[in-house]
Amino acid sequence: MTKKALITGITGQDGSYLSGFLLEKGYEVYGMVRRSSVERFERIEHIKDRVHLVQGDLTDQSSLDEAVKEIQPDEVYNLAAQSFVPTSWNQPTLTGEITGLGATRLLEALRKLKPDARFYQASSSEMFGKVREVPQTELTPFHPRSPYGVAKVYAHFITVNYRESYDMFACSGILFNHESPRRGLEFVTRKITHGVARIKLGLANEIRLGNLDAKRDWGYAGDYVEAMWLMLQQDRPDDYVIASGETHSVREFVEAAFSSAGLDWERFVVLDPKFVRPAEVDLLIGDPKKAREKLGWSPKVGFRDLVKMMVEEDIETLKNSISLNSIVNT
Ligand code: NAP
Ligand code: F7E
Repeated sequence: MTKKALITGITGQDGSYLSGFLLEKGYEVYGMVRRSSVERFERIEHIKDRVHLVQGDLTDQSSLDEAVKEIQPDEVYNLAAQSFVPTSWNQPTLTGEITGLGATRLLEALRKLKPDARFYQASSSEMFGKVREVPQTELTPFHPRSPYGVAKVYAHFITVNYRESYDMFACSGILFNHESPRRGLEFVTRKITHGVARIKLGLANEIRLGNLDAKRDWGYAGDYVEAMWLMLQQDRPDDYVIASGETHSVREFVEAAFSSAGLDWERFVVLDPKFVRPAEVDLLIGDPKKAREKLGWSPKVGFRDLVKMMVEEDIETLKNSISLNSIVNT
């Protein structure tokens, strides 16, 4: 029988890759979308006709109840969140409502209306924050450094708690940073690759950045969504670190991005205190051993190829939009 999957956050980076992945596997895919005065479906434009969109919001219990009751999903992927760390200092309670309590609301809907559904929670390496050990594993204690990280710790433990209290099949994937050409423009990787493309095409002459010394374990989003699915195919629910096992500084990302476009980064990067955070996560590097051994998962796209993929796609997309504009204007 065809399996049904419900994805919250289907319009986001990971939601778009996961929905494509599940469609390929033969799933009937349902995606939750928020009402908006303008439609923001660019990331799922290519599959919009093959997925069912249902209106709902993680801050609204009745919409979650209704979606679960109607769809009766076999698998639920909770990817929705206020996911941008700096915004979490400006909107700490909203971040807690969506990113933290949102997970409880969805778990409650499942507990009442579809308790045998398998549940995936999008946990984050931001939970490690001021890291207690290097590399970070499933057993490393959490020390979040932002309201976003704090909200994710709450959502992580409520997932563990529902598994232990109600015997629900609830898993938490502790995913380290993962990027792609579909990454939001405010995150540092895409801000850099999009900025490089604009400079290359003569549309800009600088990129303003904050802390270049922060180190992240960056992977490719297309690889990471497979790990989410694998977690829900196991005999038992569990938590897994998903990471590349390599770390690179923001400066290294900048160098690689500019050099893949044949440019010298030092001529174009301006340091701007506006982008420095009240509390920083200095160093993240995950140990994906458990995922490798138990899920048989390992990343396919490495750091340099990821940077190159993002720069090339940004240049291509910008070039196309420039020639489209010139046709429209002639
Ligand atoms: P993203 O691109 O920011 O997407 C977030 C999604 O959540 C969007 O579809 C957004 O909808 C939706 N959303 C926000 N508030 C909502 C609400 N109140 N109700 C329902 N939907 C809401 O994030 P992503 O990079 O794909 O990440 C997916 C998940 O993994 C997030 O939970 C994130 O925190 C977590 N995570 C990400 C990374 C990473 O490196 N990407 C690493 C670890 C964990 P709109 O389009 O309407 O705004
Ligand atoms: O920052 C530094 C910044 O915003 C990375 C989210 O998906 O991954 C993401 O969170 C680093 C930080 O991602 C700028 O200080 C320097 O050290 O790309 P980011 P993030 O905060 O690591 C985790 C795993 C998640 O779960 C989150 O949802 O880059 N940095 N200059 C900058 N960052 C930004 N955004 N902009 C700058 O100009």
